[in-house]
Amino acid sequence: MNSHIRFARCLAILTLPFTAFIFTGCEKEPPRPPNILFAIADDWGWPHAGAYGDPVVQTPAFDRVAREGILFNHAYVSAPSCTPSRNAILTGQYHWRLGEGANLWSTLDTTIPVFPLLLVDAGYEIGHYRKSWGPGKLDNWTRHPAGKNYDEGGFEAFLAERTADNPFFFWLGSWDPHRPYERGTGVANGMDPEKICLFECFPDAAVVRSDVADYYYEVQRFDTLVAEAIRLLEEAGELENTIIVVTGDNGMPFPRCKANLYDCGTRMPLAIRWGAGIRKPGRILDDFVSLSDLAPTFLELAGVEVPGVMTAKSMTGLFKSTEEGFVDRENRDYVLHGKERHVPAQEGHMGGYPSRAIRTHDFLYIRNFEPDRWPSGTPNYTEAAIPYCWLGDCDNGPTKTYMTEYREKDAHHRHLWELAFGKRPAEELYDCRKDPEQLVNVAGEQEYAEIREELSARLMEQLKRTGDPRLLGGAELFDTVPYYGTGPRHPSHSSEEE
Ligand SMILES: [Ca+2]
Repeated sequence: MNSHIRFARCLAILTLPFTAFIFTGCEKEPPRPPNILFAIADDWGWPHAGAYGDPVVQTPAFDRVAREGILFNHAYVSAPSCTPSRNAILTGQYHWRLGEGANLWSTLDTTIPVFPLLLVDAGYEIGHYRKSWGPGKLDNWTRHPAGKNYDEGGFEAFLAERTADNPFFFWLGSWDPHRPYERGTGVANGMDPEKICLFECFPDAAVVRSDVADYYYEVQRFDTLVAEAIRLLEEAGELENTIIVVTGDNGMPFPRCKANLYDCGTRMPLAIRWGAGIRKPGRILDDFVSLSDLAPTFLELAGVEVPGVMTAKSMTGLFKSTEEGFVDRENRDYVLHGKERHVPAQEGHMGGYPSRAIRTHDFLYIRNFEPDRWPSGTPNYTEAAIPYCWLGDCDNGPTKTYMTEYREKDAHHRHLWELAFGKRPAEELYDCRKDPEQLVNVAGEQEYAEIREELSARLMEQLKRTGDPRLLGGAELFDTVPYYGTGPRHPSHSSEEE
């Protein structure tokens, strides 16, 4: 494949790994509430897995879970940023309903129910490994929202300690593929950078391809962790009655991806296996799911009443179905997501880049509430050294550096820099049928006026329904609360501001 391979061509081979499946078609009743293994990578985006047809990254554990369970084509996070994304998963609510918890490096109100602790009340034993909640401060919590830490000993130690008669929930976290990367590890481990399907918002340069290969290397390291956990489940005789979920918390840490509301920031790999409970394994679904939907799903299967504050929808109907493609179009034809503060990267104030979006099968509509702000932070070439430039919402790395250093090379490089870091209008609309990577904003075109108005009204109605302070009042909180991180911030901020 040449260097200009299009993303769509990669997806064309999506169904190939599934041709050899055997569908059992028989309904089996699980013997007791299922165990849950929740494997979540850090900054791993769609479609970077073998099961989605990626020709370079090798993810045999994820592919197995998909092959023996369900592969989701349209799974999204509530926010493309670690803390709010994980808060939304734990609480089964949109992050804009979670006060300070809508921001990165924040906290979570102890009065908000989190599903793992509700599982404990129902007799589950719970634990976590590496990155679970956060990052942020949990000072007021008497119990960790994801249970006891097993960084020493991992899932194996948890299995050894548990009481075999009790169901369990284990959060298998990871710091992969979060930056920084060790440069050259992808190529050194046999990846051919020329075969990588680059997103079109990246310049096609050797340094960018190598950077993506290094990201892939860490994706593979996460997959190895999942493979080992599956082996332990088999060894313990718990594989068939364990729901295995494999996914990520936000898109790849590259310009216009992580911390952005385009698919490359919000759309996640997702595969779920449950031998005893998924009626027809080996299916690929187009239904739109949010990772917040996992909380009511797990609670329902554990026999726990789902708290009324949870806005997410249980996925158990998808498990029971035998259909492929769109199983529940009536209820699952869209998702919502949004962004509040990632890092304090705006000059002169502590706010972020507030925005919300509705994603349907054919369109992505985004409302930017403060279009005078900078989507990735205020540039500052005069006072700050490249590569930082105080574009703090974009993780530093070779691709960001290259795009910044070469932004004036030619019109193409300038355009890519603007797509990643330039200011954006209040409304963005992308026609995903023609523009799957969401690069051409058609919000101002007359032929799209009707759909723009329809999606705008639908988004605002849903945000009001879900109590979004950006519409109903109180959003100053998101722009003023402390940032507990020690990472990048615009040089106009001193630590005394907090
Ligand atoms: Ca993350």
